[in-house]
Amino acid sequence: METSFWKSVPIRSSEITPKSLYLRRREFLKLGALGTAAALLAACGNAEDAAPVTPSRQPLQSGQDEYGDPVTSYEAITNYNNYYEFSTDKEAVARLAEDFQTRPWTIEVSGLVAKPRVFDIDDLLKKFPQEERIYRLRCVEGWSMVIPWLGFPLAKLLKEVEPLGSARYVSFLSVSRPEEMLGIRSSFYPWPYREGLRLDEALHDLTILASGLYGEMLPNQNGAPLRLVVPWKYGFKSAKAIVKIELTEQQPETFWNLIAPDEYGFYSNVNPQKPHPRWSQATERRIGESGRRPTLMFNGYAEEVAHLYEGMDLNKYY
Ligand SMILES: Nc1nc2c(c(=O)[nH]1)N[C@H]1C(S)=C(S)[C@@H](COP(=O)(O)O)O[C@H]1N2
Ligand SMILES: [Mo]
Repeated sequence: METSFWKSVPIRSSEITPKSLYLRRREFLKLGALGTAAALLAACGNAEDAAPVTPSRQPLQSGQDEYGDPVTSYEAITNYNNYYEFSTDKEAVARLAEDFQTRPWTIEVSGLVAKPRVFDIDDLLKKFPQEERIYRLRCVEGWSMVIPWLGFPLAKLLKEVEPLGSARYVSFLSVSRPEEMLGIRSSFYPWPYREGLRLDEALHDLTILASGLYGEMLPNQNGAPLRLVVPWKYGFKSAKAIVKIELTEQQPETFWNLIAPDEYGFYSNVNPQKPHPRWSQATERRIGESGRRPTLMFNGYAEEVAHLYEGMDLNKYY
């Protein structure tokens, strides 16, 4: 994993670059990356006789994902957030989360494990070295970003507590503090926010717990002090402000599945061929770009994760 770039930059690039310049540099980067879907689409002209776009992976470079697409600006990543505990207005979350207290903080890891434990967040971050992972985040609403996370594989934490043979799933519980989180006062939603993974998904090396982005501590609006990131699934799987991780035998309940089971399944793998009942999932808007680009199967991580779903009907297990 490429980490030298952010490590060598003492302040984030968005801070030293005015937004317009930053955007222009992004355009420049895009022109340079001839393998990107956007460039290919533009070069193809008439969409009808265009061959299906298969963007290709490239040697990993700093500040880009493996398709050569640049990371989204810090401003966008930290001011366009889904975090219903604070607000359903994406642009209001950052301000409303400003005073949220993330210390002291503990995370309970329990359930079907030999060594259940409560970790203090700072002990946990010291114990597991934080590495940079540049991942695409595809929201089920149809937009996406490229985010340079700092985090560590969830598998490392799970191994620490020694899962029992009977454990098949992992559930994640977000904090619920109505005094600090105005959105929780809306009793329409089944608080606290919760999510779940199959154990093999949770143990996959791509699955991380993130504690930072752009080489800095995670801002509150992005899920401080620790949030899940599962890059081949829709963004809502990545629960923020986690206080409890539980290993279970039964498939856990999930927030969005409780609200609308026909719309949000347990698996929630990014799948351009499986439309949401109310809209297509075939394309997405990359924040900072104009127009839309094709959505990739498993959000572009098929090489790494398709084997997890071999023999499963992905129309049924959406
Ligand atoms: N606790 C909690 N976690 C959450 C959400 C939420 O409302 N509450 N929203 C989810 C959704 S829909 C998305 S797309 C991502 C957005 O993460 P970001 O704001 O860091 O981009 O967080 C996910 N995690
Ligand atoms: Mo989302």
